Amino acid sequence: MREVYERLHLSRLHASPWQDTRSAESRRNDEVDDLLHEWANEKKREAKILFTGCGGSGKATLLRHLRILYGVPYTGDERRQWKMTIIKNMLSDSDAVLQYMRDQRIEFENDSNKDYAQAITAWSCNDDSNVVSGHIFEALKYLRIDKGYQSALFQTRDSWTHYPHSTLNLHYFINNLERLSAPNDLPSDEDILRASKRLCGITEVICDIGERKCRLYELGGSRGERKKWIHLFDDCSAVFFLAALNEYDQQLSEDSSVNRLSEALTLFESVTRSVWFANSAIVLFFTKVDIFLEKVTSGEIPIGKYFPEYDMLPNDIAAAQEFFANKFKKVAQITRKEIQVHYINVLSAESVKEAMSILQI
Ligand SMILES: Nc1nc2c(ncn2[C@@H]2O[C@H](COP(=O)(O)OP(=O)(O)OP(=O)(O)O)[C@@H](O)[C@H]2O)c(=O)[nH]1
Ligand SMILES: [Mg+2]
Repeated sequence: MREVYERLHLSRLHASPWQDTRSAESRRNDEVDDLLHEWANEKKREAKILFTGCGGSGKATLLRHLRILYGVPYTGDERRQWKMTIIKNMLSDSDAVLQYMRDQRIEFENDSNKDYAQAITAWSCNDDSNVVSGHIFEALKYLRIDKGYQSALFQTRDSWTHYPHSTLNLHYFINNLERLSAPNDLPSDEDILRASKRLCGITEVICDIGERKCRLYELGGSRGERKKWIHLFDDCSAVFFLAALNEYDQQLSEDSSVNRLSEALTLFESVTRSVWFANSAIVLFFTKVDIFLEKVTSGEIPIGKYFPEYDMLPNDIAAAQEFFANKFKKVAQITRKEIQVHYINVLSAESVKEAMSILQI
């Protein structure tokens, strides 16, 4: 509103009283009406969108990707901060692979790599460390070509082995190790997209998607903390609910009797029933379809084993997608008429652009 009055004041300063026969008061009323109308339309064009979904479903990655595609580019300072995050990701993920090797008794191809492994584990144990020596990068270079390490890296790429840590991004990072460890090189957009950072508080991204100015939000913190903030979003135009489709065969780490996709469905139900979102559009994004596709077509992990009611062909991707979409739609039907459903690979620009182009919010 303040903005409206400031603009009104300016327009009065520039107005010429000789060209208009209306009284000063009526002119002023008309101007106020016009500006209020314009202001209301601007507000209408702006979409406020809340991202929600279970942990690891891709919220932060999609938010970052939308900024890269439609928002303000990352600055040099931001990239410098991301660089340290990426290096820390690389080392802690490598440590997870080494732990997996120990658990599964996978041997190093070259015994001398044990010292390098120890150096990485020692670095990862020191939470505060912001200094990475050349020796640590050298360790990664040697481990990267060790067949034992490579095999563990492959096996942990998507918790196929039910190991709780996915190392898909580590694969990408260590393939780009020379560039990422060079002191003056700043990370690219793709590097930032693949980085992982624990979120505290609220992240806001402002961007223009098509004709619309959008304000996108992700809430960090524990579930309890998020509940305290959720009422701030009662006026949001849309809720983007993300569910990782590749998790159909995985369990929650905190309760191994609960399937992760079933947990997503439970959370989705609470979102569709929430009074705060009664007037918001709900858009369901099934993420990680790239991994889902690989998993289902491999034939190694049949959906029917985890969802016995699935009676379509085991490797029919379209039928499998529809099966899960129907589960979510059924839940949504209880409280609302329709939801939009999209299947995306959040890491692919084409996939994200396609979903945004057909989005109706
Ligand atoms: N291959 C693939 N990886 C994805 C996709 N979406 C997200 N990821 C990866 O999944 C991991 C988790 O993604 P995040 O964006 O951090 O998930 P989040 O929902 O913000 O997770 P929390 O903040 O823990 O709730 C990251 O390593 C991403 O790179 C996808 O569509 N395909
Ligand atoms: Mg996140």
